[in-house]
This record gives sequence, C-alpha cells and structure tokens, in this order.
Amino acid sequence: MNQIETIYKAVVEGNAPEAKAGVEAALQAGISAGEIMQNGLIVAMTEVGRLFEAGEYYVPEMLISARAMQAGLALLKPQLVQSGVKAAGRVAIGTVKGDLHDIGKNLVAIMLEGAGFEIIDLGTDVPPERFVAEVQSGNVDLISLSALLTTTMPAMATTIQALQAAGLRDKVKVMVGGAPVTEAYAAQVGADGYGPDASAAVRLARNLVSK
Ligand code: B12
Repeated sequence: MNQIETIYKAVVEGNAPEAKAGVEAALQAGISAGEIMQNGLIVAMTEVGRLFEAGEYYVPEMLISARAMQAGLALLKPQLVQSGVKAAGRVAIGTVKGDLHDIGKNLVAIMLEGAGFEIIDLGTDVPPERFVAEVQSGNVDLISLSALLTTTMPAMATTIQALQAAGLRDKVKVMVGGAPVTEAYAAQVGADGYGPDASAAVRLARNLVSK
C-alpha cells in the first residue's frame, strides 16, 4: 500500500493516529500537501459520505472518520497556506439563535473544510446580527445555518430578513439544514438551498459558490 492509500484507509476506518502518521510519512516522502489533501483526505471523506448515504455508515462512524480527517488536515494546514492551494470559498457557519445543538453543524463544517472551503465557525446560538456583520466584512461567499429545534427554525427566516434589511442579501448565498428543516421550509424562508446531511451540504456549497 502506498502512502496515499494508507491515509485513505485510515480516514475511511476512522483511525486518527494512523491518519496522522500517514500524513507525516507522506510529507516526509516529499508528496505535496495539495495531493495529500485531494487524493488522500478528500477522496476518503467522499467515500465516507457515500457509505453514509448508502446506509452502511451511521453518524458515529462519520464523526470518527471526520476526526481522523481533521487530525491529518491539521498537519497539512501550514503547508496548504504556503503552497497557495486556492480555497473553494469562504463559509460563515453557525447554529441559529436560541439553539445549542452543534454536532451536525460541526460535521458540516468538517466536511466543508475537507472539501477545501475556508470555515468561519460562529458557534451556536448565533444572533442574526452576527451573520450580518460577517457578510459586511466582505469576505463571505456562503452562510450555513443549522437548527435542530422546531422553536428555533424561525431564526433562519429572521437571519435572512436581517440580511435583506441590511441590503446584503444579494452579496451572499444562504444554505440551511438540521433535522427538522425541509426543502419546502428552505424555500419558504428564502434560502438558496437545503441539504439533509453533511455530504449533501458539500455538494450544495460547491454548487452555490460556483453560481
Ligand atoms: C444531542 C442532542 C441534544 C444535546 C446537544 C449537544 C450538542 N453539543 O449538540 C443537548 C443535550 C444539549 C440537547 C438539548 C436540547 N434538546 Co436536543 N437533541 C439531541 C439529539 C439527541 C441529537 C442531535 C444530533 O446531534 N444529531 C446528530 C447530528 C449529526 O445530526 P443533525 O444535527 O441533524 O445534523 C445533520 C443534518 O441535519 C445536516 N445538517 C445540520 N445542519 C446543517 C446545515 C446545513 C446548511 C446543511 C445543508 C445540512 C445540515 O447535516 C448533519 C450531518 O449529517 C436530538 C434528537 C435527534 N434525533 O435529532 C435531540 C433533539 C433535537 N433535542 C430536542 C430538544 C427538545 C432539546 C431541548 C429543548 C431539551 C430540553 N428540554 O432542554 C434542549 C434544547 C437546548 C437548546 N436551546 O438548544 C428535540 C427537538 C424537538 C423539536 N422538534 O423541536 C430532539 C429532536 C429530541 C426529541 N426527539 O425530542 N439536545
């Protein structure tokens, strides 16, 4: 097995120490950070997403793989910045006001990061003004909103309205998700897209940012 295959296997199997050791060995062997990220980590997370969608992996496996990927990615970050691998886009991500659930939001952030997006993680219980301020900074291509409670879903609408009121709605794409959120709800609140899980979030983000 070559070094890239070792990294791929470690991430798919959720073995963080092996993923880390594999990345270290690959870097030492002179393989570029971009190649390790693309052909090792990202391809592996794409496979994890596929296994999840096929019902072969569940959330715990996906989380463990995501952690292994993050362990490898942490070692690559300095090199990726140095070698100037272009970010796929910049995403401000958060769980909406009043909502403290962050496991799904973190998974979406990790998968987006693995796909090459730069992440500004605003955390949980994020008020609309905070998202508005991020967009005002002029550095955000996409906003990713999560809500896990039926009582906090309306904060998605409030956030989009706040962007509209600030005259910023056409400057940024907005995607929404979380267990109680649906495609129909996303359309109702004026979001640009909805995804049912973290791998759908990656596809959606790529799609929205390329528009
Ligand atoms: C863990 C959990 C908690 C933990 C959260 C810990 C943490 N750090 O997140 C704690 C214990 C704190 C908690 C608290 C509460 N919880 Co709770 N919680 C859950 C539980 C069991 C799991 C949620 C979870 O993490 N799922 C796993 C992740 C991976 O899934 P996910 O978040 O849906 O994310 C995936 C997708 O939705 C999607 N996605 C997510 N965000 C986005 C964004 C975009 C843009 C896209 C495209 C996709 C996307 O991708 C993710 C990965 O595939 C759910 C039950 C459930 N089955 O959902 C209840 C649940 C959400 N909780 C519930 C409730 C009622 C509460 C409390 C009000 C309980 C209470 N009385 O205090 C509080 C509210 C606190 C608050 N203000 O937020 C209810 C909500 C009911 C409702 N319909 O509103 C649920 C459904 C349980 C139930 N069946 O009653 N909870």
